[in-house]
Amino acid sequence: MFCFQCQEASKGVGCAIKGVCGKSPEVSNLQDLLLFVTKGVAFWSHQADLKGISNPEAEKYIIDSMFITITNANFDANKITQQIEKGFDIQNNLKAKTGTPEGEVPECAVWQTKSRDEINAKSETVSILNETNEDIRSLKELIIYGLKGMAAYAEHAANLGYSNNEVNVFMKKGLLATINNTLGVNELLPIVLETGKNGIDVMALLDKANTESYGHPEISTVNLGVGKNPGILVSGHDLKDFEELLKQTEGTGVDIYTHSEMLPANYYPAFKKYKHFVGNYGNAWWEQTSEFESFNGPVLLTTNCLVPPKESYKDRVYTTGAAGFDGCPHIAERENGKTKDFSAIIEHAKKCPAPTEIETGTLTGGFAHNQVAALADKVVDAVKSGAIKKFVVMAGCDGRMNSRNYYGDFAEALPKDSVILTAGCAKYRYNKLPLGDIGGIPRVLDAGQCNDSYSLAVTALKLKEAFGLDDINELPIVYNIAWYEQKAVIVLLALLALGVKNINLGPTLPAFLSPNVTNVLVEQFGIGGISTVEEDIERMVLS
Ligand code: SF4
Ligand code: SF3
Repeated sequence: MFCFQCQEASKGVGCAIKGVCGKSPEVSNLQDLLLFVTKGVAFWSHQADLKGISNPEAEKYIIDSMFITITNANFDANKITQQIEKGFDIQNNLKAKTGTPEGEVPECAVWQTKSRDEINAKSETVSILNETNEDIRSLKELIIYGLKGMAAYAEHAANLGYSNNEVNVFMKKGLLATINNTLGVNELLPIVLETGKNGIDVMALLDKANTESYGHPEISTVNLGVGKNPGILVSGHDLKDFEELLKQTEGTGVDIYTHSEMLPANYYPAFKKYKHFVGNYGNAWWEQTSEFESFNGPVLLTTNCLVPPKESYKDRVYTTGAAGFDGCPHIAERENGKTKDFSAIIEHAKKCPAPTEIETGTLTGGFAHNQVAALADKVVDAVKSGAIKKFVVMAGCDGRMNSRNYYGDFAEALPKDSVILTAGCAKYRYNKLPLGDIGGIPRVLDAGQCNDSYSLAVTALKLKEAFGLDDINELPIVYNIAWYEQKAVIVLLALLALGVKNINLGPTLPAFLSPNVTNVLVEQFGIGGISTVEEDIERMVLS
């Protein structure tokens, strides 16, 4: 195996023996093969597009498969193998409709087998490292990781009945670019930027899907304590799953809590009305190993980030959608327009004790673009009067490395006339600190999930307009972004496509960026890393 797609890649280089995330070599190799087969599906789907043959099944397959390979989503070798086999069927169906195309057909679009032994053997031969030019590999993987993030957001939107054909078509273009050996650095770089542009579009699509379905997030006080009933803890990012579970648990005596990236569900009007939706339990994903334990009841993982569960609570971990873990019950997909059936997890919850309290009190969130727009006059006045001197975007991911203490320390050390704009699970490093407010505007404005970084971009564009500026980079906004998995990659590429310069990225720069590609990003976009809290506050905020 070789994998370097996330920030925790072993030794800052890549995981070659076992994933730091817990991914086995077998699963890692099968994920490589799933990507290989998915590129083959993209090839045939593109052929179908050229002939005007609609192929929504292939487009859905591409999204599902990319999402399955995202960090901490799916550890289930059997499920991944089934998905590979499904890819063969989809390729065959498309081939039958399109006929043999002119020109060369790539290996990923022809290789198939009915033998699982051959699947496993093949999976060991399709490594990322087959691309020997490190700059080309770096750019191709940057595109792939951006596409994985894009796929995740496209899937959530699709679950709510929203799709964007241009995004679907671009995903194929991006995948096909990675199997095109004639493309050099100069051809791949524009595709990286195009990935970012489509990233903006997919986040806008998901924003529309979420807000049209559940209302605009609004300022909300979220309970951190627990009730007396047994509960189900919901993690991940999928709001459709959350809604269906809320409906199915109403009146059953089972309460609902959010964990990690599901916290922003507490900000949506459509969910707040449910009395048995108690609040948020715990912190960012990596703390699940103790928090799932003390929750006492079953946990539903709607997406990443799943840590391989301990035996002590493994029987209480349910997965659904792209998430999966060998031996954990998986809640099946919706069929024929019906809802998912959560009865198994609900019955399980009824037999469990109520959660053990690990904290009390509340936190405040819900500052997505619509809510911030409602406060715009106040915000603009505060900037004009000098009460707010800087906005610091600290969106992104959290992770388990000690080096991430930097982000809590940085938030605490910021001057009191600065406001943090955040989204994603990075916020757990500082969203419970008593950072106060500026004239009633909280110093931490949480827009929501990582995809709600879109809201931060909309807020920045509105401020640019309010101040009559020509360039988004003239605003008093600095970016200190924490990344972990591939959704943060698409968020980063989206910000670059919007023209945002001088983004600081940490706690370490991606292992998949070669020195030359890093240089390009430094020269063209001013991307940089982080150093110490003191130096960075001086450099980013005070100077
Ligand atoms: Fe390693 Fe990250 Fe890949 Fe897991 S996802 S194998 S931790 S690089
Ligand atoms: Fe977090 Fe996984 Fe990325 Fe959605 S839940 S931000 S790490």
